[in-house]
Amino acid sequence: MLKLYYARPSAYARPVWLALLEKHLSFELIPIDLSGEQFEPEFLALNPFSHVPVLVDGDFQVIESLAILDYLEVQYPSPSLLPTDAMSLARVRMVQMVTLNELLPAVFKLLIHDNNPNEKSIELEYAQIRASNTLSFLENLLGCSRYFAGEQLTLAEIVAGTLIYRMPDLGIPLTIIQD
Ligand SMILES: N[C@@H](CCC(=O)N[C@@H](CS)C(=O)NCC(=O)O)C(=O)O
Repeated sequence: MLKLYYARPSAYARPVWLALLEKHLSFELIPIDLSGEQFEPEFLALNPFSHVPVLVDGDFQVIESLAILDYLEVQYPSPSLLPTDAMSLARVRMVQMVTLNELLPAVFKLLIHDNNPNEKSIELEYAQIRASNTLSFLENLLGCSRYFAGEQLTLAEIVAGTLIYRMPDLGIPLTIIQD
C-alpha cells in the first residue's frame, strides 16, 4: 500500500494528500512530528533533507512534493490531474511554481507576523506585496474560468487551493469573482 509521511501543517504535504484522495487511491498516512521526529535516523533514511512529504510505493520512495505529484500522475493516471497539451501544462506548472516560490514564502512571513502583530518591517511589507501580487497574477490567469487549465480540476487547483483559502486570515483579502 502507498504510504505518505506528512505533517498536518505542511503546505507541501497537503497537495500530495489531496492528489491521493482525488485519485481514489488507498494509502496509509504516517504523521511526522516536526518538532524533532524528522531528524531521527529512520526518517532521515527516507529523506536525508529531513522534510515531509515522502511517498513510499512498495520498494520505491520519492521526496519533493512536485516530484511526488508527477509520480502519482504517471503511475496512477486515472483520473488525470495533469493536462497534456502544451499551453494547459504550462499553465498548471506556472500555478504550481508561483504558489510555492512566491506565495508560500510570503505566507511563512505573514504567519510569523501573526504571532507578533506589532511588528512593522520592510520584510513584512514585502511579504504583503508579494502575496497580493501573486493573487492578482493567479486571478488574471483564471479569468472567468472555473479552472486554471481546461475544464477540469488539475494539480494547479490542488497546489494553489491548499494555500489561498488561508489568505484572509493573514490579512490579505481575496477578490470575489462573479459567476
Ligand atoms: N521542497 C520540499 C519542501 C518540503 C518542506 O520544506 N517541508 C517542511 C514542512 S512544510 C519540513 O518538512 N520541515 C521540517 C524540516 O525541514 O526539518 C517539497 O516540496 O517537498
